[in-house]
Amino acid sequence: MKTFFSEEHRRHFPQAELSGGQFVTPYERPSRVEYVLARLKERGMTDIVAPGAPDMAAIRALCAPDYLDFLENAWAEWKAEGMAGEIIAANFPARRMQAGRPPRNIDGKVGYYALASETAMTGGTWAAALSSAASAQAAQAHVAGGAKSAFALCRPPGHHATADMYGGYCFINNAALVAEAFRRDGAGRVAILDIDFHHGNGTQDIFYDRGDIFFASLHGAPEDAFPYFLGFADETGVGAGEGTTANYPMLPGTGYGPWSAALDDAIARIRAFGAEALVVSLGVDAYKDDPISFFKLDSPDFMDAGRRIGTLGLPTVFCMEGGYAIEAVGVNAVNVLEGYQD
Ligand code: SP5
Ligand code: ZN
Repeated sequence: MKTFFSEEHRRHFPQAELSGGQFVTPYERPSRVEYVLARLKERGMTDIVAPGAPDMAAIRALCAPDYLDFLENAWAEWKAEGMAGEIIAANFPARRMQAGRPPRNIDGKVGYYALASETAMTGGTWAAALSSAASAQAAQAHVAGGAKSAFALCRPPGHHATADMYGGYCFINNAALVAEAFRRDGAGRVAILDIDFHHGNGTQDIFYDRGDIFFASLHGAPEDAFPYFLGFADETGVGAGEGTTANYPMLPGTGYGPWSAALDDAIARIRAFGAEALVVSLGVDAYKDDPISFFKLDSPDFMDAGRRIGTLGLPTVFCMEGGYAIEAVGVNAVNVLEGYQD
């Protein structure tokens, strides 16, 4: 399996994440991908290439124009306003406030376009987010060109980003770009399987009313886990998309038994849907030692999960999402890929 990866990810490395009332070094840090690259090489998966320039037309088709303008210019506006630190959202349009009017002031704009305040932005964030999207797009082009599968080693991740909001360490929804590209290239129906510990709220939101794209997510129950306000089992889609969203929220302490049962159900739903291509949002934060998650998967479980995903027999793009037990991220992510290939 070929890997698509851009060194430009390094341009996104904020110093700060707001966590538990303190600023900590972000869990989502550049060294995460070093462990994935090292493990790929260790396992002989040395076909690793840089993507070309991002397909901006496809990104513009996915995202709101004002949101992309914001991402591109936020740092300059933040600095022009005299802000000393990194961009952190502090003000949100909460219940019964005007959630549809972007403020002129950058501090207000940041809150308008953010869905959480843990994620800081800096001067390099836009370039890094574009390079991550470019990796996803290149992986999809490789599979559309006839390869059975490809791995987009995306950083920053994407599944929390909606068409017009960032947060949860995500800015552009890479998996959504891949799904739309598969549709454009001729797949009638596409499925997205999100196995990151956190609910893929952004991906769900983007495709909630779509009958041609199935979204399934296995995640920590929203009552207990970020993003808290989406990912309930009774969210099943709307309009033409009724029945094309499947959420599997699970409780703290969930191990591979119930998790893999949910995976099997999601796989059966994807098969019944008649998907012609598959996108896997490959987060490995369901791992037992992940510092911000509460599932109990062990490293071999990820290989078995990959094997089960492979039974679908679909052209597949894996997009890297979360995983913060840094030294284990490489083994766990590559285990999924190896299990899939078996
Ligand atoms: C892509 C992805 O996995 N995003 C995850 C975003 C999680 N954001 C909230 C993190 C909450 C961390 N809580 C810290 C608890 C430390 N013990
Ligand atoms: Zn996650």
